[in-house]
Amino acid sequence: MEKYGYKFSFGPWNIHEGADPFGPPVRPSISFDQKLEAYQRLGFDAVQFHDDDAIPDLDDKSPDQIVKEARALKQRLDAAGLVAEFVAPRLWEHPITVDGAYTSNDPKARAYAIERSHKTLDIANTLETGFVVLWFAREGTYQREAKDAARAVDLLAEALDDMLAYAPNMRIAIEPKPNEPMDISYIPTIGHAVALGYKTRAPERCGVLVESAHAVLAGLDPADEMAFGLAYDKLWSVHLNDQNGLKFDQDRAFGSVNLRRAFDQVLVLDDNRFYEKGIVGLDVKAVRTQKPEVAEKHLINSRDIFLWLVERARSLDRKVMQQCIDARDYEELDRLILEHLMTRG
Ligand code: 3MF
Ligand code: MG
Repeated sequence: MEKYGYKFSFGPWNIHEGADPFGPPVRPSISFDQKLEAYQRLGFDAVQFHDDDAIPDLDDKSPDQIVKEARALKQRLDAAGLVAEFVAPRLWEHPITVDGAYTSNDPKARAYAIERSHKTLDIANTLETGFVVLWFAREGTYQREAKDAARAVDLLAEALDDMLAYAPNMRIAIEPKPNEPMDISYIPTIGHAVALGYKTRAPERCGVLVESAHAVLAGLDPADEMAFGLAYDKLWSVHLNDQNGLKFDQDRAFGSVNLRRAFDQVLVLDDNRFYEKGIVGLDVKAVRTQKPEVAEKHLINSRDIFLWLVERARSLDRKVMQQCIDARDYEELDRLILEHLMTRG
């Protein structure tokens, strides 16, 4: 299939055992080696890593040991013809981060978060990606009074400043999410994430990653969240997926819930030449009912839908579209878009 200049990535967590909060895994675990083979077989270009996807049991290893193992991983990626897109610190599993990492009320937790972030930056450096992503999983509260929300923003900016100074060539993108696991999260939208970058010592190295489902959970339109990031030249990656209403984070295959909403994301990305700026990341999970032998289809389907929608975006009759806009005949615009989406190019 024509790739229109796009490169694609996903994370090892996107080949998933199907566990949910109410039931155990329903599919066997796939080893990292098998996953690397899947990246190649499925024709993907890049791998997104959590720090411990790259280096398991990170907390028990010294910085030297971590760099040594990261070098070996880099060789394996090279041999597989893959690159690392980014590395993200996993700051939500260690018991010390139960009440947050960078914004915990406990200074020991904050120190752990900074130390772990340094390890993430070392791994990113060794994997030769100049790019780290932060998802602020537990930076928020269940009881609003439990933390000082204004101080939390300062603590996040201080943590970013520390990372920007520790790794002077690294770019850092924030992936906002409004809720889950915390009830109410700090930095819930792209506007917050862009603003936080400007509070740091190096705003030019601070950007954002939009995840479609996270935008929907914030009651916002993912295409407009992307447009906001693009307008500031801050949209450095995306996590495309889909989301059926305001419930748990579903990570459904791209376009599977709302095809027009998916089209609008592709339209804004393609019109703004995202293929020259970043890699298209898919943060999708196979639903729990999917059998193991067909539990990679969500990845292939999401990429194919994206590419079909690129074709639809590029073949859209922009003259007719403009006529509808000029005439303020937006009902006709609705019809034009829907008819175009129902016609396969
Ligand atoms: C949670 C997410 C995360 C991030 C990842 C990289 C576990 O809803 O989307 O995936 O994508 O941590 O920042
Ligand atoms: Mg994500």
